[in-house]
Amino acid sequence: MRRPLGLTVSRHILDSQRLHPDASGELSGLLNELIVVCKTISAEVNMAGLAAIIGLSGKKNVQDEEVQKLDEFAHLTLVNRMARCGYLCVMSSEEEEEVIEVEPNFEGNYVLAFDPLDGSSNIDVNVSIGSIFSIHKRRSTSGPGSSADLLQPGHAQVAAGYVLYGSSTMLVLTTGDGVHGFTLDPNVGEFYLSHANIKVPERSTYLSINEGNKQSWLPQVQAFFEMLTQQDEEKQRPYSSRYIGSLVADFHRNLLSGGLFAYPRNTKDPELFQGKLRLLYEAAPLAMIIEQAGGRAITDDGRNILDIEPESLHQRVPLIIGSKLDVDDAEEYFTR
Ligand code: P6P
Repeated sequence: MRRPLGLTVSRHILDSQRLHPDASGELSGLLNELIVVCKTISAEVNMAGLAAIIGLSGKKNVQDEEVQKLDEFAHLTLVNRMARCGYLCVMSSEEEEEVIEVEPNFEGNYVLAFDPLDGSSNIDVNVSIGSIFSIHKRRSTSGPGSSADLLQPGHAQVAAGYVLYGSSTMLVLTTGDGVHGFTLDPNVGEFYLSHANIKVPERSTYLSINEGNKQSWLPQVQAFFEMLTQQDEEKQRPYSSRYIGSLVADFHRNLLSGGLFAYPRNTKDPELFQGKLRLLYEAAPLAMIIEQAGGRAITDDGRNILDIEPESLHQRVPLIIGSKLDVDDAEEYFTR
């Protein structure tokens, strides 16, 4: 379907709903509620420098990380609005150890996992940060949901997306019919279609990884990334390095321009033996987006991210994600 630029995201969601005659409209309602939350967070993030809410809230989250005030605001804004939206039976957030229940008698048929404000350590230095979300249909039939409804593999997601709070605020969304980008007009308070049907270049020349951890990677991972920095005319190597340390910002640049992002496991830090990034609300939604855009997402031992059966809400995974041919090369190296 041709999507004229300037279409509002609400209209796009309705058009997508029409592609599924059996759709009840619940997912559309859920996405529209989520979009209101993201607009609210965007306004706060853009005010952060002025509203003197920069800095630490003095509290720590389940990851034992300092919680920035904006983290807290984003988390509470999301939870408070979505708990009463009537479309969810349970939620999970990076900021909360346990599942988050919805209001009694407001239970719906979907589940939401989210990272309310990823990259928040970059807030005070004005580097782009983002919210990431993943939506599944519930597995249970009625009443309050549980972690069993949340612990589903990435290939079962019905929708995934992120909002990047950068030089402009941009929503990138997939409901399984391609990936589309919407840019917020803050004067109108509307997200307008600005990047229809995004496709990631299948080969790139950009490498996005924290080379400071090189000595901690698996040997085959060290060898692969060393190769990318060697001269190879045919494969346009050495690649250039682009890494800002904010997942949504790094991912978004690679989605639009092509690139290979990697956060492999750290064999020297027991906390990071399974990587740093979270499966449920970081790797799986970004993997759905990148596959819908023609790219791939695997672990540093060659498993497809979308096939991993989650065992816990905050499970970490090694993540290699981006341009298809670059991920193919990595997979070949990692499975030798
Ligand atoms: P490192 C930010 O804290 C984050 O969770 C992601 O947004 C980012 O990709 C990663 O950590 C950066 O980690 O170890 O390179 O600073």
